[in-house]
Amino acid sequence: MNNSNVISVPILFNLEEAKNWIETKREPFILKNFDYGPCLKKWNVDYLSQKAENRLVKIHVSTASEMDFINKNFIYRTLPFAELIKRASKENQTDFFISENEKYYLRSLGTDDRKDIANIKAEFPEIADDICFPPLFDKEKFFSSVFRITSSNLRLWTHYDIMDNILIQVSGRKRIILFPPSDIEYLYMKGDKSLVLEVDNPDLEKYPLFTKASRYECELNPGDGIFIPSLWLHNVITLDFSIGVNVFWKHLDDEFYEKKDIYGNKDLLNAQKAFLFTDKSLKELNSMPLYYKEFYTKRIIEALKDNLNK
Ligand SMILES: O=C(O)CCC(=O)C(=O)O
Repeated sequence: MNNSNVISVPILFNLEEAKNWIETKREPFILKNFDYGPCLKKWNVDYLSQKAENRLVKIHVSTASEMDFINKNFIYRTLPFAELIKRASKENQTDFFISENEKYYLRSLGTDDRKDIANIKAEFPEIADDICFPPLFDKEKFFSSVFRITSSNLRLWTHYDIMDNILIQVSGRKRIILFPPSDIEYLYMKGDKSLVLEVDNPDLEKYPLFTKASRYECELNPGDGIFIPSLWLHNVITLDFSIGVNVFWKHLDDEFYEKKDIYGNKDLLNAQKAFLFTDKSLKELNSMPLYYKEFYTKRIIEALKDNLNK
């Protein structure tokens, strides 16, 4: 991949500037020098495994370094938290599900994982006070806080979330690649995920427009937090055994979001309705003979394009 068009994610040191950036620019940045709390010194394998030893957590287990949501090259399993931490921090396993070099990915869930939104204060009360979230949003806009524990050298596919988010890196390093929502037409989406899995070595015969997308990159180190605005696509490569937490919050008023969306990845309600009408519209277009279908499809495309400029 030609990296000449890579934009480095800017680094901010000042909270006021960060807040202003969120409201006005709505672009990613790394917030450095914020005091994220004692987690930075305390959170290691021994401490975390003693604190939340027997709590059961659902995890992704993968033998590949690139998790692939299309071919599902991973399985879901459950482990006690202490065992997960122990295994994820090692390269080779003596106890394993698939093979001795399998990798683990925890994205923590709510207390009742079918009803509750993840909140580390509820699921991990013993350690929740070790981490301070930067005051980048009003308290009533809080949506979730999610523990992320990952084996080294594991990649999570490119996706977007509908909430704003700060991903706080506590231990280990991550490489993060981001694409702006304005370039969505170059990213070959399937739902909230991009079909281009190998973002460093894309199949350009299959995805020829991919190189047109602007690409932002950064390395996240312990003590850094990256702001990932809603709808920005992100691909995350965990370079070392890694511990992090992200906090999601609502950028918009409650009425825009689906109430039952516990993961924060369902499209805005208005967008869901628009997709539904698009499906109906396609059905109507397809019920006409080709000669008419082409004509009216082009007229509808023009109407949509006009709408972008309004
Ligand atoms: O850190 C990770 O592994 C993924 C983070 C992520 O997807 C997010 O912050 O939305």
